[in-house]
Amino acid sequence: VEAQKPASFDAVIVGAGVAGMYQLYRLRKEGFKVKVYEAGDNVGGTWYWNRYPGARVDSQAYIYQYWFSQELYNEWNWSERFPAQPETERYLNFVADRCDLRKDIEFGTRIESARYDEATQRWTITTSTGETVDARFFITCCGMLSAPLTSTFPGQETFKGQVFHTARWPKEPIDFAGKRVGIVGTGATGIQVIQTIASQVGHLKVFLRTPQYIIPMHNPKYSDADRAEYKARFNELRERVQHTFAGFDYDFEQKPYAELSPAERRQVLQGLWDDGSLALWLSSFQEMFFDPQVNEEISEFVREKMRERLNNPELEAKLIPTSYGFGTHRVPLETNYLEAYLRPNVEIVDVKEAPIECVTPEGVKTADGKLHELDILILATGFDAGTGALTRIDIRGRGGRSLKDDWSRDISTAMGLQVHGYPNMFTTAAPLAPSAALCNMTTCLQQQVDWITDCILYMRRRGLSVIEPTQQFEAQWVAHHDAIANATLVTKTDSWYMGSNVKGKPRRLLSYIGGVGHYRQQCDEVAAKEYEGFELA
Ligand code: NA7
Repeated sequence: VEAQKPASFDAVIVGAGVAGMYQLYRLRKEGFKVKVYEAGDNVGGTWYWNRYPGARVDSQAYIYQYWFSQELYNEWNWSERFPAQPETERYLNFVADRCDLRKDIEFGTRIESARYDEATQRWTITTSTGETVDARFFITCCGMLSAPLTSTFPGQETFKGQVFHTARWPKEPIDFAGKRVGIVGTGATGIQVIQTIASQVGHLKVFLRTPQYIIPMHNPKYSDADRAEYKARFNELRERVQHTFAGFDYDFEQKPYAELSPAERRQVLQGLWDDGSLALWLSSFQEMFFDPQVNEEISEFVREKMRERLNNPELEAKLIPTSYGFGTHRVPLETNYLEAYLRPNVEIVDVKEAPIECVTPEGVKTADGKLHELDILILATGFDAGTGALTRIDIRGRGGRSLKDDWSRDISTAMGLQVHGYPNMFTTAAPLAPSAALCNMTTCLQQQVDWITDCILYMRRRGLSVIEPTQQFEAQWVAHHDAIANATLVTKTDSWYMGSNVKGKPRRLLSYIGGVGHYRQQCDEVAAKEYEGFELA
């Protein structure tokens, strides 16, 4: 019996989140034969997986959207400025329905391997259901934060209670009433969980290693008038977010910090603080990222705000950061997060002093020999960001080279859009492009998808079948990326931004920090020069 020929596509896309859905939409509209594989059983990506209590977007809803259709933009009504996960997930489902995307998405299916064949100049892709397909282009839309660090501690499997990683939260509600709950992690995720469940649990132990600077979220409900107002600004907003530093509709102060008096500086900071968004971080003073003195002054402004709320020296010592500067890693928005620690049922376990050693059937054991007995253990321990989603797939480029091996030595890409040695593989939310760390993801992802689509259209027009960045161009990009990154304080601080949360991961700022607008300009220039720096055949 002759073996059945594998199904053949112009492009196979990994992931049906914000990027994958839009990539499917764009390529299909241009007449390409496209298939999306999605591990989850529905669309949404980040907003499908992260259904933990309190999950909420930190970008203003009216710019956390698709811009390809004003009709869609007008049809969808956000309920508030920073909607919770269920609403964001509903929005993405609404888009999938309205654009009839599902018919080309296979759910519940993971891509396990992708191998480039130099003879045919095509990718052979194998899925978790045992299917093998073949495609000209292999496009990864896996998201930057989608490979969760779920096995954090030895002995987790022996725990008699329930263990949940926040990014693998079950769909059924968890009953916290009367339960002894422990949570590890006080990043943007842990903070949202803690402030949400503190009042629901019997007792909450927060295993705290690194405290966070925070900004209180101002989250008003939208009225019809508010919605009409932002909808009327569709064209202006769409244009604006493409050119700012972080893909939001706000941008850095124009006046240099040094030129303002202390009172004027304070006025600017207070105004941005009161806005209750990420503006204090991503649109205050650019110098904050470069100048230790400016950074310290802004850090102190935030610490003062935190002290006012805690008004408790013991808690202040534990919850207010001093070992690193404000904004050198992700600043979470919060609502009554600090106040959660004022509750009698919430307790801090300092795991900087006595690290967690293991999980036992009863709970968590720390280095001081204490056993913290628990019914539920929540791991808000983060992700193998940027690289993890791709290195968990066996990706093989020219000559059988492995992306996992390549990136275990050095993390390198050409503008975060392609990797030398992997022809016809395009990446979104990959290292060295502006990404979750420092941008409004929907802005960045749409730009990357548009660039990829335009490139594929260019190739079709010219009858070209292969594209790959030159080693030299990639090295230039890495050098440019590093030059900007290394001038900032971000690279002097440990966090997932630098890959330091994953043992053995090569250290490099994962997100491009030269600005979303500046990045776009460079991408557009490369395209205008007929993909200068890329080899086309
Ligand atoms: P993050 O920001 O990587 O936070 C992970 C947290 O887990 C952080 O507080 C870590 O402390 C803590 N952690 C991890 N391992 C341990 C161990 N072994 N012991 C104690 N504490 C530990 O992940 P998030 O999910 O909160 O956020 C990721 C991004 O999603 C966020 O930045 C937004 O862009 C959306 P540490 O700081 O390493 O001391």
